[in-house]
Amino acid sequence: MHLLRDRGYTHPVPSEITPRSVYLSRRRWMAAGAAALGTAGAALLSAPAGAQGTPRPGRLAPLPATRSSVAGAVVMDRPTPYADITSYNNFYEFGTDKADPARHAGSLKTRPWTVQVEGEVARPGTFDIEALLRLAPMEERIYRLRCVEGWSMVVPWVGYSLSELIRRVEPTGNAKFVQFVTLADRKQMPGLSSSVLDWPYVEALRLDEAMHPLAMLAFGLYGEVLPNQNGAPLRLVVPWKYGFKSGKSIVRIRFVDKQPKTSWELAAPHEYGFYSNVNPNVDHPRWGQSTERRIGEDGLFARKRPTLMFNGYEPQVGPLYAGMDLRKFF
Ligand SMILES: Nc1nc2c(c(=O)[nH]1)N[C@H]1C(S)=C(S)[C@@H](COP(=O)(O)O)O[C@H]1N2
Ligand SMILES: [Mo]
Repeated sequence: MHLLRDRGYTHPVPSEITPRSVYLSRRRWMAAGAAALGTAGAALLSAPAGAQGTPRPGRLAPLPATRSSVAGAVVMDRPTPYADITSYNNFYEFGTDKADPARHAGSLKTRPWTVQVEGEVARPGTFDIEALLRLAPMEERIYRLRCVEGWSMVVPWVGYSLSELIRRVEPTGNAKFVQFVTLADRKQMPGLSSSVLDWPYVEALRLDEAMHPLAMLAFGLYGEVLPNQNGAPLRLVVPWKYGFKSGKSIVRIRFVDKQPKTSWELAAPHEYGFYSNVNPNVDHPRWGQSTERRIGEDGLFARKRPTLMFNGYEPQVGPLYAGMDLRKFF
């Protein structure tokens, strides 16, 4: 793990893709960790390939769910092992190194937890996490998550469509955008002492994007509640957009009439636009976006995968952007 740490991140924005040598070192470290942990550790590192009906890692509270019937909600790609999903994270509130969230997010207190819903809605209010867990039936969805840095994972999330919550608060005719504000607590989050981003981390969607059934509020993965490093106790997952649109540890949802600024736009406006749809044809100014490295697949002979338009969700979400110039609205 110290090999990752020694990489010396100094960038104010996401780094390039992890060099292969560093990543191979990480694999060796994980293998060594498995050996040290004995069979339990080894089982954890080769976590279930399927999701529903396969053994859970069994470390956190179970969060039962039934397989989603939403169109496109279950991709056929093999899910990324639990150990990878929970140890290679971006959650800058806990540091900018991929290993930092797993190392430091243990201090995050996820109870009590409330989400304030406000702005252009007929029924604003404060939702307790326990009420949110009961708001709609829990579904398992197997989504791709692609980071703008060029890596991707396949995650069996547990949660429900964000539209379930939106419908209940009744947006007014003035609600055009939905802003998501995540927790910013210096006492719990060592990364806030860095000025890498403006805190709190904020993200936003157009209302119709937020209402799309694939936009998900996630409370768990692999049949258990979310580990802190993955955004406990609840986060957004917007599978056709780059990972950074999927804000973690949400505390406030605000309905507004004007397009809000997001943390990444504020940090680097020429690199990160509002829409941030996965688009292999629009390069990041400092690197290409046409291929990706699937976490957990990078052996000596692993090939990069082609990145798909809208991360492969074009049949479902393409119509949301009909007629838009996606180079202008990147
Ligand atoms: N609050 C918060 N949410 C966040 C981030 C963050 O730094 N802080 N990083 C984003 C980025 S860049 C990615 S790629 C995904 C990563 O999610 P994962 O750790 O579950 O893979 O979370 C997103 N949500
Ligand atoms: Mo990301």
